[in-house]
Amino acid sequence: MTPLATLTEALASGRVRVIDLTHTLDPDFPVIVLPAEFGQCARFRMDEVSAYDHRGPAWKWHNLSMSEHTGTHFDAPIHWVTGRDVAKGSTDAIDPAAFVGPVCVIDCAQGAAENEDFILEPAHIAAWEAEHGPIPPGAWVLMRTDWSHRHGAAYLNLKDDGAHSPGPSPAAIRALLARGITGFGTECVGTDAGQAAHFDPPYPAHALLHGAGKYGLQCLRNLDQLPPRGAVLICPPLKIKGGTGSPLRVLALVEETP
Ligand code: 23J
Ligand code: MN
Repeated sequence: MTPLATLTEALASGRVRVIDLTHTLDPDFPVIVLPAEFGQCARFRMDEVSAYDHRGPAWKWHNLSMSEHTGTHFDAPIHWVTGRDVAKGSTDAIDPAAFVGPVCVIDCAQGAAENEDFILEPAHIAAWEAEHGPIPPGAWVLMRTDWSHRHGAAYLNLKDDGAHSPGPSPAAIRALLARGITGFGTECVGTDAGQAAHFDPPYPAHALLHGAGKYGLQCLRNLDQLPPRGAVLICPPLKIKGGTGSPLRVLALVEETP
């Protein structure tokens, strides 16, 4: 059998399952809140154009509006100033091979449950590799925190001194870049920790990943249904001309143990 025939047969038999890592686009889903002096991210909005009525007797449809960075979404290199000159760094220009690849899941759920400012460090990556083998070049690396189980205000977890949510250290992002990853994803509203404005460099996931021409995924869910390694991620953003990111459907192909 050819590789793709094997895959389609495995999908038909249930030996390979499709897991949805996407939140529903919903006006009530929180978006990132930046300090008041900055421009703000728009929530999802849906306006009815017609609903089998005088505006369109046989059809129903909506006009949508949102930020490129609303809900479960993809970050392109040109999102950050460090990536502004990356070749093919906008959502319409990225090589689509980046949108399908092996996925490694680093389980930080316990650490994030104990500490809402939990930081992924190189030691956690080394411990993961000691157990599961090296992170392969081209991998998508996802940080599982179970943060997607939070709702409403607890999701952003804004306090007087800003957001408190888990994320990677600058050294952790450098370690992932050294392994040749394609991208880094998280369950939180941003790839960076809530307090990452105070890191050196500020927002290290954004600054270092995008400066290196790599990609981000945010607001993922169902990472608790993925194995540490062996699944395949599918994450094509919308082909927005000059786009800095886009909401998208994120899927994982997972082998069922027979
Ligand atoms: C703009 C400024 C800071 C951040 C972000 C956007 C995001 O997290 C994002 O959605 O890319 S931290
Ligand atoms: Mn984003």
